[in-house]
Amino acid sequence: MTITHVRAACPHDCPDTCALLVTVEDGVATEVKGDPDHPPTAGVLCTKVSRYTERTYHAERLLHPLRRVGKKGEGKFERISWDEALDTIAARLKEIAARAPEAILPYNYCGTMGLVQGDSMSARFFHQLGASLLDRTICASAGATGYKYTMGATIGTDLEQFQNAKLILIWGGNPIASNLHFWTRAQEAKRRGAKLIAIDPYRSLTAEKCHQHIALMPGTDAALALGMMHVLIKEDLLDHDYVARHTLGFEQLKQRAAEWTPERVAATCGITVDEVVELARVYGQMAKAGEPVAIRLNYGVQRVRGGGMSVRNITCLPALVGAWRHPAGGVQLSASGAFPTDKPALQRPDLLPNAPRTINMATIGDDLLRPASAAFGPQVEAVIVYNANPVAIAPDSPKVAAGFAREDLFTVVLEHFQTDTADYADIVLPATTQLEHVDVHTAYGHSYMMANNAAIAPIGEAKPNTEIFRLLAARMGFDDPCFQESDDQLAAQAFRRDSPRAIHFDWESLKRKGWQKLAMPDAPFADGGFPTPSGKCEFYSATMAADGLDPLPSYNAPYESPGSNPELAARYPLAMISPPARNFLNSTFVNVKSLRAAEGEPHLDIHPDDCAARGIADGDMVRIFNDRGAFVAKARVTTKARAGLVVGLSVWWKKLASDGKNANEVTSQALTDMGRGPTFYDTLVQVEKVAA
Ligand SMILES: Nc1nc2c(c(=O)[nH]1)N[C@H]1C(S)=C(S)[C@@H](COP(=O)(O)OP(=O)(O)OC[C@H]3O[C@@H](n4cnc5c(=O)[nH]c(N)nc54)[C@H](O)[C@@H]3O)O[C@H]1N2
Ligand SMILES: Nc1nc2c(c(=O)[nH]1)N[C@H]1C(S)=C(S)[C@@H](COP(=O)(O)OP(=O)(O)OC[C@H]3O[C@@H](n4cnc5c(=O)[nH]c(N)nc54)[C@H](O)[C@@H]3O)O[C@H]1N2
Ligand code: SF4
Ligand SMILES: [Mo]
Repeated sequence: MTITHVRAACPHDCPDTCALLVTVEDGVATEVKGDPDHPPTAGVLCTKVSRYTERTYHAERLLHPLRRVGKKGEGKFERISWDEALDTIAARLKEIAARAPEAILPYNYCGTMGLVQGDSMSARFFHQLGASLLDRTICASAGATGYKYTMGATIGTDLEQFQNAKLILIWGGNPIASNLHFWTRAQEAKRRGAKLIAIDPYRSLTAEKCHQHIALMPGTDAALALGMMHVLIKEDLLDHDYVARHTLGFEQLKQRAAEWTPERVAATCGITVDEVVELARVYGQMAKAGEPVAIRLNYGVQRVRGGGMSVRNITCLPALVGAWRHPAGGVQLSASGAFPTDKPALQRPDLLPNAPRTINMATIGDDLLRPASAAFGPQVEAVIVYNANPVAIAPDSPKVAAGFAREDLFTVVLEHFQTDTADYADIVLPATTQLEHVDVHTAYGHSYMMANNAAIAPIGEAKPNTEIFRLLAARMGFDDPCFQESDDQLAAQAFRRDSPRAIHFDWESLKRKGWQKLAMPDAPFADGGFPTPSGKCEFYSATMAADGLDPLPSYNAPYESPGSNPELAARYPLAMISPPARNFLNSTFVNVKSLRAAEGEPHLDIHPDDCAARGIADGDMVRIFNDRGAFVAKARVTTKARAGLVVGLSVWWKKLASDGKNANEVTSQALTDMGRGPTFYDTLVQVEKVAA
């Protein structure tokens, strides 16, 4: 027997991007472990990916191309050859492109975060075709936009410093589920005497293990940050030297923050005045005493109307108290901005014949149903889906499903499995998994460039995304040499070597080593140097003013909340959030039996007070509904959900739920205040017991 150990990288949309060691015995992957030598991974993987072989060798893997024979959504398919599949697709795309290339739409996200299998050859293909561009907003665009207004780029505190912090605010994140390797460091900090405070409407697994939990109402974080500023300024818990040298607009900020008294903030957030004041005091006083105070800000705060502003306001806090002076102080939302990724080389936007329209992935429901018009352009006639499962994950799912059900829409889905979206495809193409292809990765929770070597041969007739688009390009007659580049040639272009951070990047050596840290200072903003237009941390942002936004930290109330929409709240009084489940990764892994068994079935966590009023008992099946739609789940009566809030951990495959629906039946397509992001957690619902 030959046994080898292959260096790989976790492809999933998770901040941790773990370094993997894959054991291969006679061509079969038998074990996936975390690399003990990679500092962020430290030899530990989450449950999901320790079971990666279960996913790769799953009995329901798609092994050959399929053509739909049933109705859209029904899931009836027959096997066809690759030649027939590719010829069919190329013929249809050619016919549409000859009339209206913008009627073709790619729909992809981060099923894999790899720079090669994510969007390289595929992007080149759609650029050459002149297809509509896709605005990839579904996850992080509101927060990223808010962060950049204040900070200039998504660069923050290094993961490898958090164990040295003395105070960590875990703000809108549940790292035990979704950022495990940060949680290890937060726990180490706790052992060394740090205080951990969770700011989250829900008593998540993580909030339960923190010293304190502040359960504000969803979408109100911007107000809490303004209240903290108010107290920090009033009680003079500021780093005046840092503020003077490295920030812009303090005097205007001072006036604005004065409006946000702890009383006003407490009423806005649904928490106590003491919670506001004490949070500001512990943060400001520890910073003043020279202790490192850190914020792990996560994307939970920005899936609401005011999500961009929330992130912007929170990122002002470290500069006010001078927390950036310490490597273990500051804030981390995402580390992605540090990577000098060479997107133009990978994706070749220069191939675009002209500037096509852009379609926002967060409003795919409406956009698939939209007729041609002068403002919109041609109706969407073809969608090519890869690395994404929009029928399960996009908001306002009844509309998304209706769009994909259009008989005149030509849909191609590249997948590992027959997902809810694949059920609507005309042609399904089997794609390789991370163990079967080559890739190169950045991360959004650490600063290592990562390599993924192929550990095993493709299963069945599966092909890498890149190969599928290479073959399609040939059939379309695209003759630019870039359509012949191999995956290794693509990977070798991933980073700009003219950047001092990636000066050591060399693909062949990265493949051998598996990972390489970017060259970065430990404390990125100890001496200022923010990559904003002013070079300072911008409390006042002229860019925001130019973009038509309030240039100062402010508060944008949710679309759907009792305060902002009392008429709607009279009918739908409960706020619903649907954050990640620990054993799933978005909708990935829901079909892996052992992981689905760990989650059980779709649940709705609901406070005892809200149950009493509705005659709901623990274990009852309940219907969750609003004007957009309805789904059922099993009620868990628990104080983990604060009164007025219900929580349905996500994202279930619709077809694996008893009613064929999931939480996105009730979420809306309204967009965030900045970044054109979705507002999954800005949703009012009513809940009723389902008759047995
Ligand atoms: N196991 C697992 N890991 C994942 C994922 C997964 O699905 N499963 N998804 C991955 C992806 S794509 C992403 S983007 C990240 C997600 O990362 P996050 O969006 O940070 O998700 P969570 O870590 O669940 O943290 C969200 C927390 O925010 C809380 N929350 C909801 N609304 C608000 C609010 O308005 N204010 C505040 N303060 N808190 C709020 C929720 O209750 C939840 O506990 O995780 C990634 N990792
Ligand atoms: N209600 C609610 N909805 C949400 C969220 C929420 O918190 N609540 N979170 C949102 C967030 S943060 C995100 S990021 C989105 C995520 O939405 P998506 O990016 O669509 O993520 P997944 O649902 O995990 O689907 C990814 C798909 O890609 C496939 N895939 C993986 N690797 C490959 C590959 O190499 N090739 C091909 N062809 N396919 C591959 C997987 O099999 C999987 O089916 O969901 C959003 N939807
Ligand atoms: S999903 Fe996240 S924690 Fe799990 S192995 Fe992948 S990168 Fe690591
Ligand atoms: Mo995400």
